[in-house]
Amino acid sequence: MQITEIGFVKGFLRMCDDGWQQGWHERNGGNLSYRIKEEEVAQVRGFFRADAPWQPIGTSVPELGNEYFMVTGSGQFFRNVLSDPEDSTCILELDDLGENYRVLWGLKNGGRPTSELPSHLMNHEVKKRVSGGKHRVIYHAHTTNVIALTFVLPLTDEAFTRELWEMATECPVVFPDGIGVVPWMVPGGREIAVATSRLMEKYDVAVWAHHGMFASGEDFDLTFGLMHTVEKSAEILVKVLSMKGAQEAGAVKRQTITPDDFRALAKDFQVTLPERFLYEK
Ligand code: 2HA
Ligand code: ZN
Repeated sequence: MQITEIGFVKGFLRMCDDGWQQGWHERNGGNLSYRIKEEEVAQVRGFFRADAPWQPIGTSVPELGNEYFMVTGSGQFFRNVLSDPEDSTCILELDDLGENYRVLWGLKNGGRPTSELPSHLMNHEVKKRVSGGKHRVIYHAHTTNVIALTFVLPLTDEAFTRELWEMATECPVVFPDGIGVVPWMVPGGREIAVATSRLMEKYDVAVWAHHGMFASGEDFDLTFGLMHTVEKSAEILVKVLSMKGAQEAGAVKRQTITPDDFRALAKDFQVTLPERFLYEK
């Protein structure tokens, strides 16, 4: 059996290709990580190399000590993941303190795990805790329409949540907790990782202004679906805002989904929508 025939590996590789096909991963943009289940580690252990050196993560994630992750490689192109997974992705193990990692499989031509490894791991640490171990996928994508909106909407959780909820009826059901927003920051480091992981305490989605999005979920389908839903909603908003003629005639959003409509939706779909997002405009 090849490693690429194993369930979680297949799911990981397919998700990378799905994102590429959406146009969210120009060049080496974006990254994906998956916290591997114990029984899945057993399925791939036979493929591990023996002599991998430990390297510092650049932050400390003690609640993830001794866990295994599959992640995309730094500088690797999502476009190439399906055709050469052993070059562009890797499986890594953390030490018991969650301060160092070693690459046990993949990156066969050298290189390092994703440049956003601190953000991924700090998000995993928060999400593992707040979801009682259920969340396993962290996904970063350069979603075009959400990025465009970060130039025109106020960079607040309230504005992004409410505007995107309004664009498609399913949105408040798919992300009832809302969306967090990180102002523009230098990517790749600990500071942006801390800011993002704070938002992940209450949300499953964080927008990075002028850069992209982070999404967290239980499995590949749910996490990809969440990213897709938010980005599609952003695409609708960009289209609405682009109807210039209508805008000049004062007719942008002649009608919309109102706060009372959201309350009715919440009741029927049995989701809790915080009142904070249901302000009068
Ligand atoms: O190049 O997306 O944020 C990977 C990235 C960095
Ligand atoms: Zn990025």
